[in-house]
Amino acid sequence: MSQPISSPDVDVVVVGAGFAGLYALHKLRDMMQLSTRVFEAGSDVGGTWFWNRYPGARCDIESIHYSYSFDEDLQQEWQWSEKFAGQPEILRYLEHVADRFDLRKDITFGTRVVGVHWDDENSLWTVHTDTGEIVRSRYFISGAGNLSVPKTPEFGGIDSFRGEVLMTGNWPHEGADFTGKRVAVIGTGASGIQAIPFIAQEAAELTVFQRTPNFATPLGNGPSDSDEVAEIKRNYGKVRNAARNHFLGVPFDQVQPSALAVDAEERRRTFDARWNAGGFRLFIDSYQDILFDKKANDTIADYIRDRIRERVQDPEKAAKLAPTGYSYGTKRPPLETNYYEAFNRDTVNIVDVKTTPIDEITATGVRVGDRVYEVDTIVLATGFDAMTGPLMAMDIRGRGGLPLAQKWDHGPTTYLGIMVHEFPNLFLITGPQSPSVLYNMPLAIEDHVDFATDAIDYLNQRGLDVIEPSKDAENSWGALTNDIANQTLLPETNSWYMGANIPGKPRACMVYLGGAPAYRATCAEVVADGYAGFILT
Ligand code: N01
Repeated sequence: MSQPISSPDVDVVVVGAGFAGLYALHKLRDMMQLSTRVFEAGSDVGGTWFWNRYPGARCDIESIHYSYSFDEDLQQEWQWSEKFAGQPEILRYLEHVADRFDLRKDITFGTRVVGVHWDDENSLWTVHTDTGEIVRSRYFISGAGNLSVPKTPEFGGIDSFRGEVLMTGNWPHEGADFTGKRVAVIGTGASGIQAIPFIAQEAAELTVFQRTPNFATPLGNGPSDSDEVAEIKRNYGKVRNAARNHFLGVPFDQVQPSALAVDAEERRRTFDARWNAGGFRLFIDSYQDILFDKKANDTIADYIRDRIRERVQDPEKAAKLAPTGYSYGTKRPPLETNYYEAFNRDTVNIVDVKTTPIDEITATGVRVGDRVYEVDTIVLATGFDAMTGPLMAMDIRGRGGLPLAQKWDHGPTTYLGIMVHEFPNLFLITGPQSPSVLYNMPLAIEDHVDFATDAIDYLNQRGLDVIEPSKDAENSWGALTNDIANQTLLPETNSWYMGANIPGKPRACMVYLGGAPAYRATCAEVVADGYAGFILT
């Protein structure tokens, strides 16, 4: 038998060089002087914004808010050219952050973590990479993202297709030219809805295969308004604070209690104002009860359906595009620019694949029932194995070799959405059962990295080695998360929030729906209470 190894190679291993990994590295290495290795599968920094290079990819929370807040000089100096920056600009921003804080030297690119195993005897993680490297660390921080493992579609035959297959979530760096081509886009989630107007402009023919129509509403993009930006930058601290104290992590403050407490005319005025302002205002800054009360939700769903019908000239296409059968906001609401107008082109068609699903991809196209739609290029905008997929892909094993996949057989269980019982010293940045994807991601990420690094600091100050949630704390958090979810309309709908986009995945709400302020207050109490619910040894 080999000798037990008692000393780590580094203090912390971090996975991912997106928003989470970059900030974690800076904080651990530069602010806490802890030795840190970062592994990143891509060839450079950027995470989501490295991979998702499809035409039209951009953020849908205003960039002045969808950005790091941790460094005052950084947030003052960086200028966004548009209200909602496009993918290339967000990537340039993250590259700038990497340069500014000299981060690349501690990131190993082109390397995937394929094993993360807890060593009970030495209280260390052993991290294996696909290049054969093995690194032992005291802590492991996953910044692997929530939407980074593409879903494998239910239909087969993709390999037999003789044309080109593109995935929105892994778009070629050299881009794609659709000029003169017959193109199929499969999927009308946020990615498909952003890409379709651009593909429609170039393609000779575009066929959109839609399973579920979406409640897409206007993004309202435009050049940055220099006066508005100057005003925000003068008060950036306060603005960030207001954002962190809002359900979604944006500094909106016009929300009214109930859509049902006002008459139809007043509701229409409110919805019009939010629709015209664009962004997430309609969703999150109109009426508080739309996610909780079906009748309130119906008022906004009717409004959006009407607006969609106004924009689509062909009534048959409009009928296909107007969503029915589920409540607005129970699937992640996409924001759009010229999406509905794209269907006013004669060259753009929509095929409903709800009633008759896609059977397979053939050598020449997409087969639905008896018909093959012949195309030159297929774009898969079919989504992700969200939240848990990126963690499962790393083969994480906790105490006694327990695989995370086994522990989460019936759905994810966590404490505060950041740590897991029997998986000590493992931090999941924006993990399942945290506000994560329903909280402005850069701020959600900063909060979680700060929680993890504060916990590490707390242990170090006290000469302790290990932090792990108790089973009771984990159970209570799971019950609370589910209770809150069950008060909303979300569980009724098949969405990736519920794990329902992946056949066979356990149905469970992946997100803490109590909102960022309540979540942050709970975390603060836990810390003030000496990490209540955690076992520290
Ligand atoms: O993925 P999705 P996405 N046959 O899962 C359809 C974030 N994001 O990449 O709804 C036919 O939402 C599927 O149909 P259905 C954002 O959080 C943000 O678009 O399952 N269709 C659906 O229409 C977002 O929510 C931005 O019935 C099939 C689509 O494919 C998340 O990423 C931009 C199918 C998948 O939609 C994921 O968005 C982009 C099949 N077999 C993404 N399988 C921003 O703006 C799946 N579909 C910041």
